[in-house]
Amino acid sequence: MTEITAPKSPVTADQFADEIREQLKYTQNVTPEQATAADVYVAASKAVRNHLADAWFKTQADTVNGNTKAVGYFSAEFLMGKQLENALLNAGLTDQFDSAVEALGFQPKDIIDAEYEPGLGNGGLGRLAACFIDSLASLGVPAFGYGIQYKYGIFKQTFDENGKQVETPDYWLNNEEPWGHIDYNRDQKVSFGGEVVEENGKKVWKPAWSVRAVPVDYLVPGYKSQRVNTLRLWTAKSYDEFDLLAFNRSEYMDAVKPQVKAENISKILYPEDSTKVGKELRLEQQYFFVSASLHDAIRVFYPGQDKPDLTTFPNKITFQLNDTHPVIGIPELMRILIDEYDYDWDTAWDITVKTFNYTCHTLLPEALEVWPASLIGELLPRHLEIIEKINEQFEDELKGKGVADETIERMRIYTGDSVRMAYLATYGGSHVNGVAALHSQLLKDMTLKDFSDVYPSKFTNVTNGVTPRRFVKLANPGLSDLITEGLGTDKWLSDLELLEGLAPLAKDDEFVKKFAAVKAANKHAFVGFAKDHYGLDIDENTMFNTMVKRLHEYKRQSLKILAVISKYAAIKNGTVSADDILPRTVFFGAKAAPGYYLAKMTIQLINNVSKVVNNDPDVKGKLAVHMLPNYNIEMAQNLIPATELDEQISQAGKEASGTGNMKFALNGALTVGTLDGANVEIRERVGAENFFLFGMTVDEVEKLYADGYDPAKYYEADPRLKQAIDLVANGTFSNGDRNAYAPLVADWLTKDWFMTLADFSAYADIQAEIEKLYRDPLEWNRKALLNVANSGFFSSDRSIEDYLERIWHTGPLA
Ligand code: HBZ
Repeated sequence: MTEITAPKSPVTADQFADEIREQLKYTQNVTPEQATAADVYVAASKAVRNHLADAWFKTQADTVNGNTKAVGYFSAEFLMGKQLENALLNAGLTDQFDSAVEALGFQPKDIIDAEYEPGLGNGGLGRLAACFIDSLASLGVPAFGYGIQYKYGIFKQTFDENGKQVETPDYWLNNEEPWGHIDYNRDQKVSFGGEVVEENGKKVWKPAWSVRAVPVDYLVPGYKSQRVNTLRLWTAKSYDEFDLLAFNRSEYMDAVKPQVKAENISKILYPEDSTKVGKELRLEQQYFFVSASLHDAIRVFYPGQDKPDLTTFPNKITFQLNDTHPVIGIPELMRILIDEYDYDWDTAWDITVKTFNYTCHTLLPEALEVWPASLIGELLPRHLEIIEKINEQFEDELKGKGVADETIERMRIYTGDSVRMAYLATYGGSHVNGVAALHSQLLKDMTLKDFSDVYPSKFTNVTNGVTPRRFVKLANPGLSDLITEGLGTDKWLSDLELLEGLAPLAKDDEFVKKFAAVKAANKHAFVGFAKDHYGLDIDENTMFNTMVKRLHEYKRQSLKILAVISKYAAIKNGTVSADDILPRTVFFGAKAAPGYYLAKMTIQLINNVSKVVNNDPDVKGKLAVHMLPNYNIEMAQNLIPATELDEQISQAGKEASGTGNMKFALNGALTVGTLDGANVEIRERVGAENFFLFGMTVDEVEKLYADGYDPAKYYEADPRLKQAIDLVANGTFSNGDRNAYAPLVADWLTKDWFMTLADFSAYADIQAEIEKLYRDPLEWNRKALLNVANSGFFSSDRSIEDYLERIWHTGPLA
């Protein structure tokens, strides 16, 4: 790792206070006396942004003029979290800000909290993109994040009186947003529809309609790197103002139609995660941002050139496709090169393949996008032709390699009816990677096996990581201080493997006690947070046990809630004596896709179990369950540092990686988990004795599927499971209504695709082991500390270094 020098402190606290006052006066137009926390937030954010401007210009100039290839990270989602605190940290202005804000009569925390969290992502994939652009800037690698500035991000989640999820729109741009700068002068035209005609032996696309893609630029400051990269999110504007003739006929709706149609493109983030959507608007979104971004990159790297030599393009920038969402970029770059810049097919193909790489984030077949050819043909007729030709070339290539006809049949990118985007990405790029060792292996063995057989050298692994700046330093200042004390340096924030230096301290009881005190303080702080935000009364003298992630059957929130119900029943029945009960507070946080029926029913069940359990005097002080609404980055930053036991209990072979698991381990929670995704690598690193492993392996899962899986057998075999399911079925959590959860119960007993029932006994059994350890606080905390010490590998800086070495073949600016 290169030595990173700390930035010089650019201003004093007094100067920074003056800069905030100036912003208040000239851009907020309020006096310091009139200013609210929201005003100061905007003013301080603009002041910080101004501080970053010079480093941003310099980074841009070096990016274009330097000899280092840049990275373009194409992602439909960037789940950034709040910006101000992170920008202050990375700009080295935290202390000045704290003093300046106090001088203005405010508490720093109130100003930080005044920011509204942008929700421009669904879950892991979007948060990973945010961690990656933080790491790229921190490592000094020139990079652009390219995506969409959705007007509405992921929905806001509340629960109705029956415990059902209610989605409300999240109009995050309702108030002034100081971070994004809309740059009308760097717009791009993106066209759709129409037809392809031949003119002078050349294919010419005559589109039917166009939208104006306008970039909104976000600064991405690196931590102590003096580099500031760009996150460029496109917003759609109409070229057509409303139709005056129609308006004059008083047909207002018709008059604004074209405008509405165009601007709809960037209106809303699809709330589906790892599930199929396949809607026209989504394809429009994908093409919209990818086409604008490709043209933008050509503009940036060949400024003012009409006839640039684009054979050098792959030396200037490499594009990472974050899952299949931006894969239409492959035929789009072909089209740009051939139709707009007159390159021949082979040259264009060579440039394209060298430019793109693809990351797959899933193993669920339904999450691999397949577009109907008819839809692509209607929306992007020229691209469909290009895809057909790519497929022809591909089939010829396979024949030339002696690949069997039936294999070629399976591998086709274009089937005549549809286009398989994952296959297009694999063939049309240089590298394909999975996101954890196990996942990459399974991609090669199963999902993309045919491709891996033919193109083995394209396949590689890059295990995910998380940024320690946001998820340790900002989220957990107490632990950060203790780490710095233990290591005698704060360099671990840019070289996380230094955490290993904490391992010997796990033998030092005094240090372990300090570590335990930090956790206790974080629990206390979370109790306050939960009171303020959700009105909850939480007993901090209980084990904090957390399961936060999207709600999906494969993640198996069902397994957790069934175990909770079983524990509740055991307390009620007196099967366990009062002394044997380890008091626990169980936290869930999860959004379900609005159309995902069983996922929404699971949320409702959790809420109603929560109601029954939390109001039952028999279990008071022993068990509490909370379904926290609207899990987002802010909640993660507060809840993860307070958690003692983390749940990563997906069916083996289904969670590609997980990144929550890394955040918890780095914040000193122990994990109960299956051998899935990155759990495997976490366990390897922290040590099997410091990880609660249970459940079937991938091979055992496969075998059980093959042998014929009958969930009812497991229901009959384990009385704890039978009792838990019976309680759900008999109306205990639905005021006696036996139908309320009938579909869920029927699914468990007859389908149970993700084998929740088969893993239940192992999961229930391991609780005894967990509770035994928890009763020995010193031992528990020793193990938790070892989790911190041995999780340095899971920094997104390391992931980025792996991408640089294995895929991008580039590095930091000089
Ligand atoms: O990406 C997640 C994986 O589930 C998780 O295991 C991994 O850690 C994380 C980062 O690599 N995947 C997603 O968040 N989303 C999707 O996989 C996805 C796939 C298709 C879609 C939408 C989302 O249409």
